[in-house]
Amino acid sequence: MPPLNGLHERLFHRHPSNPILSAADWPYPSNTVFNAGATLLPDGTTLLLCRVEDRRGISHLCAARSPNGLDHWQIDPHPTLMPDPKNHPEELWGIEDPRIMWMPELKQYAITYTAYSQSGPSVSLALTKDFQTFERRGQIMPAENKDAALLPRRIGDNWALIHRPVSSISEGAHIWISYSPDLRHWGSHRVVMQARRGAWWDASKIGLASPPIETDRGWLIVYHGMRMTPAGCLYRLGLALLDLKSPEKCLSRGEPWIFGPEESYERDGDVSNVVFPCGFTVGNDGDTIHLYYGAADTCIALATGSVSSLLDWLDGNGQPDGEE
Ligand code: BMA
Repeated sequence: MPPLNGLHERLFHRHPSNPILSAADWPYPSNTVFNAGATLLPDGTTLLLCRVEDRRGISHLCAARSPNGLDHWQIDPHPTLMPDPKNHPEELWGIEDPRIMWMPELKQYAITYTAYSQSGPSVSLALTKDFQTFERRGQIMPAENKDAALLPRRIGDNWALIHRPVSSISEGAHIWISYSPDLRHWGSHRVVMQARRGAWWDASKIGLASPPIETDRGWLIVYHGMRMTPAGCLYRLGLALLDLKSPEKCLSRGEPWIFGPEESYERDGDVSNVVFPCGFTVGNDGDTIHLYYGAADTCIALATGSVSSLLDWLDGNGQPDGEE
């Protein structure tokens, strides 16, 4: 296949050892390992909370820890967080695609993940201090909804959740934000960004990829855009900047996509042509970003970029968000 990047600037560089984790590394039988949440623990260890799909098709979450975020992974010998359909019927068909956010006020990590059942995908929340015991808060957004992450601090008096509901009436699926005084009762729902239309790369569905990154200029978000093609869904990544004080305002949204399936491990797998990040870590310099992404719903890969370069790129390639 000819190279796909052409003359475009490369904002994220794939690690030569990609994919960095797959089912072959797992200490127990699994079908695929992908779409991992990520965080740096206080001692500098990188923790990935990986989506592991078993041979029934049901997913659970499993923690993998590495001193350098690249190799020497210590993988929990058993699933770290299993679906719990007895207490949480919305998890009957599994739990998927976690996003992790350290919440300084709560002194805990918040994990937002997709709970899947006959009612459709919905958003659930669990809190943890150590990724060993979890306080399950249950469903916080009803079906159909997914791709959710909390902002790490309150906006004014309220917590803010970015999420992606699906409506059978509106064309496309859009990114929304909702606010809550207590992480339980949610309101002030607003659309943040709409899927584009027609030929655009992000014309069918968009959703938050990894959690928002706080910068001086705003909340930087990497989002995925899905386009339906005659050969199936094609998932690529775009960039946008949300207002720091009013994150429902999209200040700038990149027009071209910045990262898409190119390598064989992204092109071929259980679901081909998918790059799907759910987490990142930032290096000691405060600028290097390590993006962890699921590739083709089969394995986990790593790509590295720079927050300042992403912001510079948005200056040249972004527009205030609006109807195309
Ligand atoms: C989305 C989610 C992801 C998955 C992607 C491609 O809707 O379900 O978990 O990686 O589709 O299959």
